[in-house]
Amino acid sequence: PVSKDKDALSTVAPYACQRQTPLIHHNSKITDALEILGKAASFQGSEVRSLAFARAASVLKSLPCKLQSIEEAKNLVWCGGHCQTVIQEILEDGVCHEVEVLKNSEQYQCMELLTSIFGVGVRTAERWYNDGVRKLSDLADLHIKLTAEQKAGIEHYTDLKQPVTRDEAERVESLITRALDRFVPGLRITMTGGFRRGKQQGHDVDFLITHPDEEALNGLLEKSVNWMDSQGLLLYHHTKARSHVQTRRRSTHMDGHETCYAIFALPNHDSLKAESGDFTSSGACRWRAVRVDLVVAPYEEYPYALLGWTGSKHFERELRRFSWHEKNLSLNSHGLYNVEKECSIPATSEEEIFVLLGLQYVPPPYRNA
Ligand code: DCP
Ligand code: MG
Repeated sequence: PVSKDKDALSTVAPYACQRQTPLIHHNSKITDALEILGKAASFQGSEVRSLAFARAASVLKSLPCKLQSIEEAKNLVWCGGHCQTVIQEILEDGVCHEVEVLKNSEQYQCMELLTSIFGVGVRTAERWYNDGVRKLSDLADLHIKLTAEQKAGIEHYTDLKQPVTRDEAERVESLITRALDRFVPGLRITMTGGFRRGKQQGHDVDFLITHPDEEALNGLLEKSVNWMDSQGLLLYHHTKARSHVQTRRRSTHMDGHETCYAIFALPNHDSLKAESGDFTSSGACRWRAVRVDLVVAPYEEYPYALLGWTGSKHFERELRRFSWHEKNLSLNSHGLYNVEKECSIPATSEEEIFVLLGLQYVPPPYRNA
């Protein structure tokens, strides 16, 4: 079995989109450490190093067994250099000293705290850190100027940092289905993101919305969001109009779908019961804040949008890299483009996109790269 395992390890495909990556895997102690190093690198502005750690972690997530020795790791693609020393330390000592030091450092903890606020990216967090922000209350004390999004993120911080459960995601789904249905019947509404990959919880709930009749989608998001707002279901919302995406360049991370970034006031079970007269909870909190993204895609772009919004982020990044470097095609959530011939390649399903790319189909539960 030793040589067979070794064989399996040395034949791990180099792109995450060529592999099956389940949600639950065998090497989480090592991947957790590598992901902390990756996050720290991105906090320091080094996307290249961050990507190197993400690639190594992703390879380990796809392994069919627990890594037993550093010798095995030496056969793995993307697991050399710094990653190899991290893997070795964890295999031998159970912890990696560098990761422990990082986790306990003030800068890492602050950056983690600040970037977990809705509307705060690495650059903003770094600026605030340099201005002396160490805890949420410092933002007010230091008179830091906030966007509307960040204000809402801070106001609902405690709720939003609480993971959204699948049950809550399904309750959001029925709320938005009811709201959208009022304006256009027969919409296709799909829960994407982590929940479509089988996660039991997430930081938000992502939905993709389409309809065979493109006219039906005009103004739909605005009308339904306004209606939900009037019903007291929204604590914050911002809708980004559909924008033209540059398609002829190499794969872009931008996407131009009409999108609503929202914070829902999701009524809790008890208050739903209260309305039907079964239960009265005087003074108890009747809702919790939940982050929700609503994305509208034209019907012909739907398979590409579905693939693009299902994730994981690393799986998406790898699909785009594979398309560009191996097939000379530019992929994004709107389509697949032959840059030389200046034409786009239509597809009617996710399966078909994998065929077009010459890849074996990877079902959503195995895209947890
Ligand atoms: N996505 C993307 N590019 C963006 C935004 C999102 O490719 N600019 C894709 C990849 C993500 C998916 O959309 O997997 C949903 O984004 P999330 O940030 O919600 O990620 P997840 O749903 O995977 O994670 P979580 O469970 O924490 O919400
Ligand atoms: Mg999500």
